[in-house]
Amino acid sequence: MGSGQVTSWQGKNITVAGLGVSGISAARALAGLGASVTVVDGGDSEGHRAKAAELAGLGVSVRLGDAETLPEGTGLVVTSPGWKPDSPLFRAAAEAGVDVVGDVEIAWLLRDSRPDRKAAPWLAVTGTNGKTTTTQMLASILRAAGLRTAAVGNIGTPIIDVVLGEEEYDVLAVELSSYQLHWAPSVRAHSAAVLNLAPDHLDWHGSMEAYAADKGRIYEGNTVACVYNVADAATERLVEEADVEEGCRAIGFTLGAPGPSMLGVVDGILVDRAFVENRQRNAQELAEVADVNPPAPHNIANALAAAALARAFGVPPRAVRDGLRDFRPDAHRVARVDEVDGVVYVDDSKATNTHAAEASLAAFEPVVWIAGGLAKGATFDELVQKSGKRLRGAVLIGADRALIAEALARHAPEVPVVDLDRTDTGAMLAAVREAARLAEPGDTVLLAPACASMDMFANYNERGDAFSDAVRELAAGSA
Ligand code: UMA
Repeated sequence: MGSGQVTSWQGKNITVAGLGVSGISAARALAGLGASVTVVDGGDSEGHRAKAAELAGLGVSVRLGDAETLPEGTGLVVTSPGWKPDSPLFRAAAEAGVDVVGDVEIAWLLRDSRPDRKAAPWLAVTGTNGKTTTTQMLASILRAAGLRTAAVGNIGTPIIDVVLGEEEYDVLAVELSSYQLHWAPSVRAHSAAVLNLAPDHLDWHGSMEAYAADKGRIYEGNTVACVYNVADAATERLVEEADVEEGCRAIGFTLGAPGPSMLGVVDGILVDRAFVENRQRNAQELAEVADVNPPAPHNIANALAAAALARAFGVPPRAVRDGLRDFRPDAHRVARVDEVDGVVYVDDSKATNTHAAEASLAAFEPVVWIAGGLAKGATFDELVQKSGKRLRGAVLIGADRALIAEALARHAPEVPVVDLDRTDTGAMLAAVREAARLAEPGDTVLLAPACASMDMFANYNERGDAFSDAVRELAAGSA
């Protein structure tokens, strides 16, 4: 592949796989650099067509309803992370001798392409669990140190947008999924952390070994630190196997007392025995366990990993403490609210689209689903087709609830549905009561609306708060 020089993209025939968040970002950027771009997507919904129309205005062609055949003349495929490596499109690309890379790879190649500024180094985070929180904590610490930064990547902000955008950054906090790492062979982070490794996404990667190997790529070419979890030997093995720059150090994090070149916890204090002078004898206090929000063990581990990356970048101890104190976990992102009569209530008000709701529903079974609001042109057939069998029942609220009711009737007619024709302030309490009636002990009641909230609430925070209040009222009533 060529370098990140703008001229190398001029006139290049590029096929972008996926009309989602990353595909749209890649298509816009590459068309802006003069490439001739075709986006292909297996979907053909109203939502897809609306996005296609928008891209057409930028000179990007979009082919919907066929995710398999390679458009004629393709010189490079840029894929979205969700596409499996064995997708027919990539087989066709291999047969035609065409490279396939991901949007993160493109971001890396383009990072130097703005003549007016230097590229910001990447501090990268991956792991099976905790990567979004750790990335947010890291960004908070970097900000507390006065650095211009953004939390990007799998977290939801496409990294190409930030690399090419108007805003200038000193350093980026980059969350990378195993999918993104698979498609990004050239990325060389300043420092990186693998938080933990448990079987996940095996259908995508094919095996645990392949999954681990893709995660391990995050350490390739690190210049300052490879951060691993002392309690998870698999993460340390990935460091040992990585090909890093001369002088790059392996830094462990542990919930116990740290050895040299580690960060850990001593008497309720987060301490650094890695980025201090004379680490055989000295330790630097960074923060108190109570500064971590919430101070649960897995979250203290996240904080230590974030602190290690920030310290590798030269951030002073005080900023670690201030950044951790400033950090607020997102209350409405798959947050367990309470358990009432053996039923667990979960708030994912942040699931404002079908994609997010699908991910959320996939985590629970059986589930009573509270959904509805403003559909923003989305259709719900695919979501119900994929998730219908997990449902014990559904309670629908909001302006566009009929769209969801119709999809349920089409694809999951056996699921009991309560259609709640109310938009007053008590509607959420009524929805939670109906859900409680449908649920059996061991079930989960999940607020994952798949819709925006503005028909009934100021924003998704308010919607989630209303849900939590309703659950508390339910709990008080049952006590
Ligand atoms: N599509 C096909 N054929 C396929 C697969 C997908 O046509 O075989 C189409 C779909 O119809 C859809 C588009 O491709 O229109 C979606 O592409 P995508 O699934 O890659 O999703 P994006 O919207 O581009 O979002 C991706 C990440 N999604 C995945 O990795 C599945 C987002 O992470 C990320 O925030 C975003 O890029 C920006 O970088 C989400 C995620 O679930 C949060 N990540 C997984 C996780 O955290 O566990 C890895």
